[in-house]
Amino acid sequence: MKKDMSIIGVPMDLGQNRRGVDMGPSAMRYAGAIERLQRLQYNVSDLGDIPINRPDGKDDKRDGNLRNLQQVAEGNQALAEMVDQEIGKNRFPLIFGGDHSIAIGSLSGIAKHYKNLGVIWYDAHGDLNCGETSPSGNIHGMPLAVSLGIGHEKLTNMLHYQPKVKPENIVIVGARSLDPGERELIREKGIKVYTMHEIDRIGMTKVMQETIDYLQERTDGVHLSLDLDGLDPSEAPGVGTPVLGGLTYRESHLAMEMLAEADILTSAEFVEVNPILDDKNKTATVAVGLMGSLFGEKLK
Ligand code: EXY
Ligand code: MN
Ligand code: MN
Ligand code: MN
Repeated sequence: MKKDMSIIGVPMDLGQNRRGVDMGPSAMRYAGAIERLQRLQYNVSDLGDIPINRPDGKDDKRDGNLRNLQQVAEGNQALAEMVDQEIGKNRFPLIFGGDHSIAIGSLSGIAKHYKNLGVIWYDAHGDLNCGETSPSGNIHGMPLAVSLGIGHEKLTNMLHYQPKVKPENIVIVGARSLDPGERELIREKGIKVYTMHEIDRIGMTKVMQETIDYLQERTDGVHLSLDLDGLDPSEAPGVGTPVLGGLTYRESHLAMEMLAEADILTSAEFVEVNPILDDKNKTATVAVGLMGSLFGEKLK
């Protein structure tokens, strides 16, 4: 893992309709993220937060069932440019969300530096909707589809190239809430998914070993997109779209430790922390605990 790390906060709450997730970056900083990474000998530069423009109050789904498309696209554009620039300086980008729509910008900035970027999507959801299939119009349910080049051109063509990721380079871990259109896309594209059913059957050790082996043999970089709602709401309650029956804190720690040991990650993001819906910053504290493992605490 690179020792020079850039933290980028993205106070984005416009990809869904519950306010408060814009405070996710502060909540993770408050929970000690920067100090924790510095203790692990990273040379951390906290670049602060990307400015997010507020919506203009007009019909927010006027663009083909996409809520706040304009502002979500603008914020992601700024994020994409910053991520691109930091990777260009040979620094590891670690992004703090914000709702999951910010993965559109991170993947746009990251993927141009790799021929075959791998993505681990740690999430209760597939985030594989587009305007036509989305039951909500919320862009945070769409970023993985966007990375495949599916969706509104303002999003798919960010930084003027697409697709960002190939379907065979994606592994979804923790899925337990998939819409019909998402299931169809998973089948059609042959995306590798470990649902909670498979995780319960074969265990997290095997799931992560298979994920690591699979990505190691076909990719030249791996991005971890960790949505805190992948964890069970009993342990990570501060999220906007909780789904029962999720991954435990211990399973998640193990997953992070295995990723640290394998040393395959080239970028990461932690998203959907909503301190307004949380219990005494528990979810941000969980996120920071997972960062500790992911960035090598147990290896020291
Ligand atoms: N699949 C639902 C939708 O598209 O509206 C819920 C999406 C939630 C997305 C969260 C953050 O991962
Ligand atoms: Mn998500
Ligand atoms: Mn989710
Ligand atoms: Mn579409």
